[in-house]
Amino acid sequence: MSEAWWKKATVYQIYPKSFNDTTGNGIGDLQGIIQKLDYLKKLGVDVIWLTPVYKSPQKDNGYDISDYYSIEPTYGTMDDFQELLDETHKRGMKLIMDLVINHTSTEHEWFKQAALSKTNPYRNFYIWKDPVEGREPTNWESKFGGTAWKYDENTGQYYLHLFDVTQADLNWENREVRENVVEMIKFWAEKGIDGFRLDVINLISKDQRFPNDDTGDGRKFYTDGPRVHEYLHEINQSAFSPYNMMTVGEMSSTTLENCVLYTKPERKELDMTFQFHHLKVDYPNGDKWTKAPFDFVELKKILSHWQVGMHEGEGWNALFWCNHDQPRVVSRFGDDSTYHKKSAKMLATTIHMMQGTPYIYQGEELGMTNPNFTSIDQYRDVESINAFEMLKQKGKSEEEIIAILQQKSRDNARTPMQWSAEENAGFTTGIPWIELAANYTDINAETVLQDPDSIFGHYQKLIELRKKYDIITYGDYKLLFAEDPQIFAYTRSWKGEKLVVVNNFYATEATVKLPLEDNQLPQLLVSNYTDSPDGLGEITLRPYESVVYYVK
Ligand code: TEU
Repeated sequence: MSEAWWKKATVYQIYPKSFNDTTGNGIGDLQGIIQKLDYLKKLGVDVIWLTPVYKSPQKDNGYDISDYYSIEPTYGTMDDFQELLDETHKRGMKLIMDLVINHTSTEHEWFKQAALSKTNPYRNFYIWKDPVEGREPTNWESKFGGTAWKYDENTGQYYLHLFDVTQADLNWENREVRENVVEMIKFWAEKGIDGFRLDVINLISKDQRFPNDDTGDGRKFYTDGPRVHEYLHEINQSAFSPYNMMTVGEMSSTTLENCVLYTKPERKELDMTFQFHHLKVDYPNGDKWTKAPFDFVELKKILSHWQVGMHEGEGWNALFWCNHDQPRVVSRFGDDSTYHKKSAKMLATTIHMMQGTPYIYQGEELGMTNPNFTSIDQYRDVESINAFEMLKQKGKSEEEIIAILQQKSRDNARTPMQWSAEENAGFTTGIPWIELAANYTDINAETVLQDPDSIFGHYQKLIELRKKYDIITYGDYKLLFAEDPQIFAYTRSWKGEKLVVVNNFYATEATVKLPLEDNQLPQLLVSNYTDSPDGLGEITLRPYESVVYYVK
């Protein structure tokens, strides 16, 4: 069995723009992160993942990089970055960066050159196609709405952008692109960073026939594409393995089969993958832009499918509920009012007791909620603003659209970190780039650190348990009561030990009987009520109650 260190690690994701501002310009910065390292150490996380801090016009908050070799000036300097890295290491934590190599900003020098003429040496760094019958080369759609092709008047061709029009897809078929990427990875590795999260990495290999998609949006022609495994193996061998980097790939609309291939150690591609199928259980018929309740039974099935499948295939899951693209989980699958604390803890336990490496997104440890913005003027995200226009064209009223955005917008995760009850939650002394959630006066780091029964304390405990009990890392997984409409329960088994994890996802009581032998005495490891049941016989779980028993 491989003993990779990251199998017992917990990762904390920082969205620098919204983390902590030390200059008063309303935007978080690297010095702000340095100030909070002790807070993260206290939480007990092992690794910090920084979303992109490279130079960028910020059309997509840094996922549009114009220079891979410099730090975005609003965040600080390369010296600040080095200081952050050193200070992180001093505290025994690691730092991984975001690697955005499916596309660059159209302000990147490569693209500026490429756009000059069809014969420019950089032309082939991107994907250019002639018009077909005076129109886009294919009917592929951008993930942010509309066509994925942009016509360039100057040279009479279209370029591909699977995301924003300012995010041009790189042409991975071009060896020079791959060589440049490897060189850039080495530059950061030499600085001493510990790994990378790879943005939409399963989209880098496009079907070179560039066909029209008669039944969809084009996804099937570039998702887990023909040469993606080859490319990842190549980067692994030339850059990740030599520097012993930890890698986690973000996989858009992927499959279990592919994620096994991406992460099976002997294939030497990546260490682990994020998949998103469990976060589409509130997209009826695959449509994100609808206000809808979530399908609980489906949620259990999907997570269980990935637990069992990755275990059997010897792959490795990144475990998460939240990131900067997803609504806050306590608002989404929990209860952000009456049972705020209880449901936030229950959700944490549900995901942290699974097999994989857990990721905590900034503020999740406080139980931060969706902000419920009431006007489109409060939204900042390009995807939300595009969706607003698109839904308006479809005839929806502004009121209906705001209700959808309140549930679905990526900005739900991007409101400033709530440090204290002071003005702007202590995030900035200036005007924050995006408004705060109004509840920061109650939900903030200062308050939780004084509360012996806090959500933060619960996360601390889960992180410690992972370190202490090998079964959490290695045990196999079995879903219990699959069709139960309110209980998410599973067992983990390993070397004669057993964990039984039982979570009530609703505000009404539920009774279950644990699958224990007569002579087995369950020991309660963690729960979210002070007087949880002992686990013997039938147990009744109160609203959002969550219990973990250890049996030997
Ligand atoms: O996200 C990729 C992605 O496909 C989604 O999570 C995306 O936000 C969703 O499909 C929209 O409905 C990554 C980054 O995490 C995201 O912030 C970037 O905008 C995107 O790639 C482009 O770099």
